[in-house]
Amino acid sequence: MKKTTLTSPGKSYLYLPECVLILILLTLKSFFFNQYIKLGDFAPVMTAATAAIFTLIFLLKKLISKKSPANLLFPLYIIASLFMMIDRMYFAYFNKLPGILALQMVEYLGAVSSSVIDIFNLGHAMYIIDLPILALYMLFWRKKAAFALRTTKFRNTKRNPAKFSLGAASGLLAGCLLFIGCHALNENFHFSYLKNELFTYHITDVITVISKQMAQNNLDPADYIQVIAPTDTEGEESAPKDPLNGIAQGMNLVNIQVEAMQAFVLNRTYNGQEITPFLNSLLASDTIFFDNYYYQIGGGNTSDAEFAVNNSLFTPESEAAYVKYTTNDYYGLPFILKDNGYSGAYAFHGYNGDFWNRKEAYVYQGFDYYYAKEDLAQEDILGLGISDKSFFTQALNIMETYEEPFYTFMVTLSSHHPYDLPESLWQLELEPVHQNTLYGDYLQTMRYVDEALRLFFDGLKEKGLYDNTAVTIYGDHFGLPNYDWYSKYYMTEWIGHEYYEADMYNVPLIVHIPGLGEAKTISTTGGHIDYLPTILYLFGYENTKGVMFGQNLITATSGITYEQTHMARGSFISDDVIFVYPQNGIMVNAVAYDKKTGEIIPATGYEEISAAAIKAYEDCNALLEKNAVVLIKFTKIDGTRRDFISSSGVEFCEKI
Ligand code: GP9
Ligand code: MN
Repeated sequence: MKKTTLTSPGKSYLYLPECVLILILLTLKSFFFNQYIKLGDFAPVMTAATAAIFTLIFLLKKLISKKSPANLLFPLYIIASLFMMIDRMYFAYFNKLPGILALQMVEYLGAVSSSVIDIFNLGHAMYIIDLPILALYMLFWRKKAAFALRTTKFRNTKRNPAKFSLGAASGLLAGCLLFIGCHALNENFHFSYLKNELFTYHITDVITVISKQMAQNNLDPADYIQVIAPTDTEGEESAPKDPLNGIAQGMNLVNIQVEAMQAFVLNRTYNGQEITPFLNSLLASDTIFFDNYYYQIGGGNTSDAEFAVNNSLFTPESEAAYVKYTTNDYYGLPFILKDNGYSGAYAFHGYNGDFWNRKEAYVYQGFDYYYAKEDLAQEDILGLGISDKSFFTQALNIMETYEEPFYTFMVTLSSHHPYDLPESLWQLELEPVHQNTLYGDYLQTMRYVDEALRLFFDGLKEKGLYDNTAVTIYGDHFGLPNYDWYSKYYMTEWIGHEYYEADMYNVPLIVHIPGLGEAKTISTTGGHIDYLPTILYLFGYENTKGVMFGQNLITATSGITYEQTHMARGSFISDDVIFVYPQNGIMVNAVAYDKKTGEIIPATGYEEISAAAIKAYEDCNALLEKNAVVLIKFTKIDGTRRDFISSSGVEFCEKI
């Protein structure tokens, strides 16, 4: 019989205290992790599943190779710890676990590092806090500890260490399986819960992505074409023309996407102070306010809101449309307006031009020029980039040189998470308890944005542009997540009802048309993808070339928005109901709310709508995948300049 040497601990021996310690740490971390990702009562069983998989890998290694699996145990634990920390951080912001596709968006996280740092807290640190000590132990101290360990009674048996660890691991595996089995008897437990276990989740995610990419689709884009028909058809008897149809025809369009602006800030006071006094005054005249409007984004956050709004298309779930489908053919608002005689489409944003791949993507979106941070004077920097006040002032100076009518698309920045507005700019008097909280900082920032917008409108008037310019203002996504405990608490206290999904997803859409002559509120449910058909109706232009997934909210008698990202795909918001499809995919965890009362109602009977919601996203993404959202083909006239000519012969993008 081969004599075992006791000199090298890593190779021949796996010491019992080491195994026990690793397992205890893994179990603890896994339990807290499962609690955090809202597995609730099933956190212990999911923890047992993680321990079972961990042990199984250990056993398989032991069976395959004669070497001790101790070498595998430590790295596996380190990997599991890192995964738990990253997953938890992602969950804190997106309310779901990250998929492999989200990895492609990692480069955009660095740029918003203040947000990442702000999210990082002790809860996340606990997953990695022991790793440096463990690494030191592995590299330097294990050899020394070996002597002590092998002389204690904790050392696995001297005679046959292989058998000992095999037996211990098998016993543990059996125990875990028994525990899972006992839970299976619980009528609320379903085996598909196990899909949310750490290892299983990431492995099935990779398999799903690969299989989806391999799947073929046979969609015909023509099935999705929606034409906003002109109402004054010649020679036909028709209903009297709706005065709103074409009311803004020939006017300039300034479309302002406001970072993280939610609807609750409008027409609301904090201790008697208005958060958005200017916007509130705007709502009072010449304005259509869509108060049931909801964001629809994917892995591209801000940039996806832009994409959905300008194109009336759904974005991918985990990647940014501007990154994944950069060079596709599009026929969104910039193209349509230019086909209707607009002199150009111009985009403005106060952050680095290539962030979210905008610099490249905007060309294909139909913008003739993009003014990014590097193209503007950087004299007033706030947070990530140029302050909204400086941004608006500079944009106005450029805008006044354009031949009218023009389309200007502006993406603001100062209200980016974590809302670190310098104290000198605070205008609200906050109660001490709200100071330096995400909630308080958000309100201060929104107050600043409102002031910047006032400045912009003053500028439009000064430059003589106001009367001939329709201005639309909307929010790109939430500012305060309802899954952040403090934000939820303060918001609930402030708005007087539980701060829930309907509040969090609700962003305003304000359409200000000088000369409109009325202040109107439209409460039909809509979302980002409904912007384009609605605007085309107000401007009286048609889109006969591009697929649109949204609807015109002015004439629609009912509305619905399909959601993804912070609520899982399959969720929707209708005029009456909010249906939250569970992020963990277990239908019994679905929640439905009565939209009028905010009360929870039975989440049954919505399967069909929920399936339609998933299908709409999948159909749109499949069309994008096939580069088939446009029914005409653009012709490249110069590959290097990436210019296009439309079917009508109008040259686009010559300035880029
Ligand atoms: C920067 C800004 C990022 O360009 O658009 O916003 P985010 O997507 O992080 O909300
Ligand atoms: Mn944003």
